[in-house]
Amino acid sequence: MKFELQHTDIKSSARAGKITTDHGEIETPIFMPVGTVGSVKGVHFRDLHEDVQAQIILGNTYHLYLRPGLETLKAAGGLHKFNGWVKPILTDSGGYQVFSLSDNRKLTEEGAVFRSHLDGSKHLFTPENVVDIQRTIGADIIMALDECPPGDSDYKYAKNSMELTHRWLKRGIDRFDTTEPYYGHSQTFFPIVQGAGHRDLRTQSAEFIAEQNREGNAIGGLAVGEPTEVMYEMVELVNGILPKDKPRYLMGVGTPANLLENISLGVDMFDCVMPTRNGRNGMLFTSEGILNMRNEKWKNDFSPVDPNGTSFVDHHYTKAYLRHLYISKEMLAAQIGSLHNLTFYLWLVKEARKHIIEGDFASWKEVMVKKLTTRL
Ligand code: PRF
Repeated sequence: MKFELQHTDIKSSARAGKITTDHGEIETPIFMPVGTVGSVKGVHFRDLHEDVQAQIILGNTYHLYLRPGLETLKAAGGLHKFNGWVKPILTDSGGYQVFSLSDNRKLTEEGAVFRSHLDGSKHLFTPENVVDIQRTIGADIIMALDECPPGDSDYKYAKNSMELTHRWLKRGIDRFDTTEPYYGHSQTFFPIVQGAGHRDLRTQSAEFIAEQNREGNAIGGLAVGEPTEVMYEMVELVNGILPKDKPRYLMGVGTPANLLENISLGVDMFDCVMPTRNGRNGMLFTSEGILNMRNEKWKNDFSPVDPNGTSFVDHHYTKAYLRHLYISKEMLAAQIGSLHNLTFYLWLVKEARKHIIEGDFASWKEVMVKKLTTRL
């Protein structure tokens, strides 16, 4: 993997760059649609290529390991061959999903023991085996196993947790550096900064992660219930320490306004279920604000879903019709909402990139954030 920093904003820490992988280039800042089980829910790849213009998608080790399982992924020749996605894939390591999804889980020095949310079977994720699993999936970007403590963790809990994540990181790096990719394309490994909402822990963690000198770095443990201001404060602090010449990935964030604020603080990569999950439920993000498509007010509104939108669904369908689909629980509603939201997210980061390069990112962002947070 290669990262080229192309432009840094003068008035903020925003950057425009380019990541090159064996599956193609990624222009940053970028948003990565979440494809948990290897599928971006409700959106097929033709639309993901043409309308959304996704450059990289995310998959989850936890889900893919449990189903279809490694035997099938290996037999297929990796996830790219299995699902037909030809561009880059990043996989999350599984630790975060173990904690949010499995019923019965326990952390030890060795790793995370958990029971499958599918059939209750017992499994162990270690810093080593999640590298092996992600090699088998064939991810272009492999994530380290970490613990994401709750946003309001006290100092002692957050410190112990961070230290465990750091010890796990060393083990993960050892495994990554002593193994080879399976399918001929190269793979890279990102460590994850933790430390909850504590400034000195975040500082220690960012310094430790920076010292590992990997090709890219991630920031975890944010957007997990802490106030938004704390998230921005931690991102600013951490980005002041992480190397400037490597991509920075803020995990699991966020709303359109969160994206712009964090881009302004120097984040290059994002993922979040919000555009797809909220799209399925009828919450649409647009350049003028947020629409609840189930609202009575759209009942007889025959204007296009989003006149400024760049997806075909924005112009092809009316608000009244889309509202009808949601109210009738038609699966087409979820498909249209997901496609719209993802197209909007990718449009937003592309605009941000354009304004960074043109030099008016900071003023554009101020105006945009106000619009993005308006309820229509
Ligand atoms: N760690 C990992 N994945 C994540 C997170 C984390 O802290 C978050 C937190 N926002 C989302 N996804 N491995």
